[in-house]
Amino acid sequence: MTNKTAYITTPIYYPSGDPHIGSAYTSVAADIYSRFKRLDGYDTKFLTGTDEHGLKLQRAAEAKNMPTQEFVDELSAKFRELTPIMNLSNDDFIRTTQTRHIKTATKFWNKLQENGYIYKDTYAGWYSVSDETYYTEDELVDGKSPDSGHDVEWLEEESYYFKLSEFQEKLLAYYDENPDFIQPKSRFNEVYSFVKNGLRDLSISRSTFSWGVPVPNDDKHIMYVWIDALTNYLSGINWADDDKTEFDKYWPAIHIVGKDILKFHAIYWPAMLMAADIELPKKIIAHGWWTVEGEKMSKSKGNAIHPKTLTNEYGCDQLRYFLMREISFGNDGDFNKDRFISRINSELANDLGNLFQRVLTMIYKNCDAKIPHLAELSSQDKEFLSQVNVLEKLRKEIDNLEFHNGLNTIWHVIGEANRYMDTMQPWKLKNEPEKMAHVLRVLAECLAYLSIQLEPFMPESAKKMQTAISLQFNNFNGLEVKGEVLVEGTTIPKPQGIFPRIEKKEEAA
Ligand code: ME8
Repeated sequence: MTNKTAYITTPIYYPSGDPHIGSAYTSVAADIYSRFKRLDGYDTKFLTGTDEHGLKLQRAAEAKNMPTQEFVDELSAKFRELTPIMNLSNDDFIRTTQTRHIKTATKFWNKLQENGYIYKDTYAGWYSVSDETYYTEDELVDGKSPDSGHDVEWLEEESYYFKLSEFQEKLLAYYDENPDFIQPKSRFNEVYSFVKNGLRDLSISRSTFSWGVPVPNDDKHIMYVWIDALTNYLSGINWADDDKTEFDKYWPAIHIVGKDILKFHAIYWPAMLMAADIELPKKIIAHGWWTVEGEKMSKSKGNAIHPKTLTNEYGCDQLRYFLMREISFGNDGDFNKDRFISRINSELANDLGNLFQRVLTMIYKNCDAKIPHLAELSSQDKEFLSQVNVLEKLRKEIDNLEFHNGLNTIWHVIGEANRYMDTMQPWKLKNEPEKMAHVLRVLAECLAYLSIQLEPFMPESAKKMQTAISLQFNNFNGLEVKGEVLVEGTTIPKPQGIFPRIEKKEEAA
């Protein structure tokens, strides 16, 4: 059994509407990470799910006149469907209304209480239902939530508190010792100065509504939804069970989150974990936000794009590719249909698809549909082939969650392959069949490497490429490839295009 393990999580989504490209984005990033790690020999756990408690969902269900559980059952299923829609390889799907999660949240609360970090007081302040967050008067911007701009309402109630203020120094010391704990660096600095400015104790229970995990030994209170939600990362690996094998194996996690929820993950969660004597996460990575055609996605504008609309029309790998290539992970970005189509046509259909199709068609027609002989390598061949194995670079990029750089690295190889092909002009070598066969074989080796290295990013297309080129699976291990991967004389099937162009007609539509 391998002793290399990895545990990656997405935020758990509020099932208050349909998933959109923002939800697909986080999940695809986590999927690429976990596919890469799995192929690279890590025993990997990838967890996603839905965050089903809180006033927002209770009110949304009331508005539909539905029992809250029924409402969240229906909507949670829509997020579960992201798995087939985006071809996610998540190992589990956690729901905060599941018994296993309620057990975890309860045990976690008890642990904080036992360790002396919970007390009861009265809460008075502004609450944003949309953000499920409390604000003080001076935090409000024009009387609204400083995070989302949504309305806030005044709340006064008895509440349990978590002694967050006791963790200011400990957190700062931890950030100092672990400068890569929060990424990107700009976000690290934001969190650092927030904590440096002082932390107030955190109200962690509610008594004015009932849709939540009950506070142990106090029926009047339910847990604040964020406390409940954050513990999902422990529920997914059975932390609350007597048998802690999964927890021992996979914890600590890497959390991928949107920039809007970084405070909860990089401040509250580590403080609570310290309070509960649990090791802190390995890393917290905050990504940026997508707009659509320059505008913020919103229910009122009705401009949120369901990932299914795009995958049905353009393909799942095409969307996965665009989301990861278009913006540096960490930055904000805009989903623009023209740019999406143009990347599909120029980078997938032209740069990669054409190269692949041309090489395979020439092999099919000129080499009797068999992987040709590799003759002695010229210095030019060696120079070219020395660039095709980018695994070491990819490993670093994936460890830093720089998915855009990972794709740039691969596309650099594709660029080199196209240059090699243009220089060698195998189509002009009909009179020198041995030389032609050799050049095609050099190119085919490069394509084989590409099909392996692309698999975490575009799993379905990579598999099609592997089948098309008759990849010999016993010639490499996971992502680890050395020397020749193809076997001379292996028959290849009749080549069929893998990355179709989007025609102008469709473009106009
Ligand atoms: O915050 N672009 O859930 P959520 C990119 N339940 N990412 C976006 C986005 C956009 N336009 N819109 C939303 C919650 N997201 C909590 C999480 S975790 C213990 C609890 C991202 O459904 C957002 O940044 O409101 C967040 O990371 C995720 O979608 C879930 O948001």
